[in-house]
Amino acid sequence: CQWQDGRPAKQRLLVVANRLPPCNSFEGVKEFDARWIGWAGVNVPDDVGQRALTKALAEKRCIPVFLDEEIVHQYYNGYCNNILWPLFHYLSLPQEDRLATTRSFQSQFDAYKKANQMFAAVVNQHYEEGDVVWCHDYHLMFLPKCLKEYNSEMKVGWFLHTPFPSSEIHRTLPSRSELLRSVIAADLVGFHTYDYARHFVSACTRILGLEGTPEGVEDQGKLTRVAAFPIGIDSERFVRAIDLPPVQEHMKELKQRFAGRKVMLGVDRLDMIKGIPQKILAFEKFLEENPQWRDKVVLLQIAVPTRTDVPEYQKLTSQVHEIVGRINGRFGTLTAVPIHHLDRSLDFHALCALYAVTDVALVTSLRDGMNLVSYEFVACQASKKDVALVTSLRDGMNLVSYEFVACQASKKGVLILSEFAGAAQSLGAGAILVNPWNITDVAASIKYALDMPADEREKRHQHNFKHVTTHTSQEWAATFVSELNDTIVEAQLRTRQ
Ligand code: ADQ
Repeated sequence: CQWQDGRPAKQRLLVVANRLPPCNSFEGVKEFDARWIGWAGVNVPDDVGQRALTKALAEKRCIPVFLDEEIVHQYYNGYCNNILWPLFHYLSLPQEDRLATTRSFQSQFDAYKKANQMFAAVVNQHYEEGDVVWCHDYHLMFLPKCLKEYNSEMKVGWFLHTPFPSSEIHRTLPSRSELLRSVIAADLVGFHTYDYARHFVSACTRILGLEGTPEGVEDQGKLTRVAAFPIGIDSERFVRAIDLPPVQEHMKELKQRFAGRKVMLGVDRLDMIKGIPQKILAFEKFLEENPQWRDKVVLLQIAVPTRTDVPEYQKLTSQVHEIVGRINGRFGTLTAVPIHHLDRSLDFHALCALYAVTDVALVTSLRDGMNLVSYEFVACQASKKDVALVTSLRDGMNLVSYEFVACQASKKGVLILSEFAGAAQSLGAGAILVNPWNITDVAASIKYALDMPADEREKRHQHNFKHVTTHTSQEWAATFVSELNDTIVEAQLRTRQ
């Protein structure tokens, strides 16, 4: 342990991700002396521009990796988003795209490796002995190997934010072995859920012929630790936000606007994996089967557009607009429509207010590594007094708290959650789990959620709230880094024996 100003110095951490965060978002790694390395998201071809941007970002402790347009096209749009993203979410491409991808596969994989080598060079340039290097996501699966080639002593961890699919899916990837071998060059490999970790170990045993152990994967005596580290959110930030004047103001407006109607909410990036068309079709089925609810409920679907230049995503946007238009035409009146669909992102205060006034949140991802929207919704359902309640419940029996539960009960919103989101494993006991492909099942769950008695809502909420406020992003980062440090100490002990 090193010391600084009379205190143990914070551990230096290099976080490497495809993109630099849009603003300083170090909430999860406040405990560390962290720097963020990633692509700046813009093409800066000349040295002068690159130096200026590097200097400006240094103040935010961000270090840019410069990638030219062709590399970005082949590596990011091609290999990452056209090949790995759908594959890891069990989505198949349309036949034409599949053939085109098959043809361009090798050049895209070459660009992927080249881009990862460029990230590695920047990491190596900023690395200091003792640093922990934490690589993130499917964009950087080739990075652990490149880093270990620079310096085999580097402490390298890699974490996947998406699902890792069944080994039978992974084995269809032409570069399946090379990718797995690169990842297991890391000391610690992490996933959101135990199932993803298990799929990864199976891929290594079945495709690479390695030995799976309870700790991870072993290759000629070298152990790569593989484990689940479910991510969380900075729950305090959301819980506190509810009492802020701008949030209260938004809440007041929303309550007035939708007075007399139950509010249902969907917040997603407009991506195939989020199951937005399926969600809206399920809501239509619910309205069809429950005419008594037609003028008493509204669905607010907030969808941030992503990858707007990709035809497949443009098609998804038009499809969603078409379905929403049809349903509003069918069930709307002169004064109200059942669905409000917004193609945009909301600022933090507006988002918290929406979460807080929501009666039923609908998260119907077809596949999702974790899904943080479900966590954010749960955090925003608590008023300040509820937080005091949880603390006092931890202290033991407290009658005042129980009375408080009784009078607050009816306010808690219900979470309907896809069983294919990683969050189903952590919030499953409090949420209503659904198969998003089965719109009859989702429609029935909407009805069940809207009719749910107050005490059941309260019980479900308390279960999830406890999870969301104890498994936070800070705890997630601290656990991963501490496990990585331990893994390295154990490996050193093993080699000495
Ligand atoms: P995402 O696919 O982006 O993340 P998610 O975990 O739900 O999915 O996070 C989305 C974030 O964007 C949330 O913080 C949410 O508030 C915000 N957001 C979404 N729509 C918004 C809108 N309309 N306006 C404002 N903000 C919006 C990937 C994986 C997930 C995994 C995370 C973290 O796909 O499965 O949970 O990484 O590991």
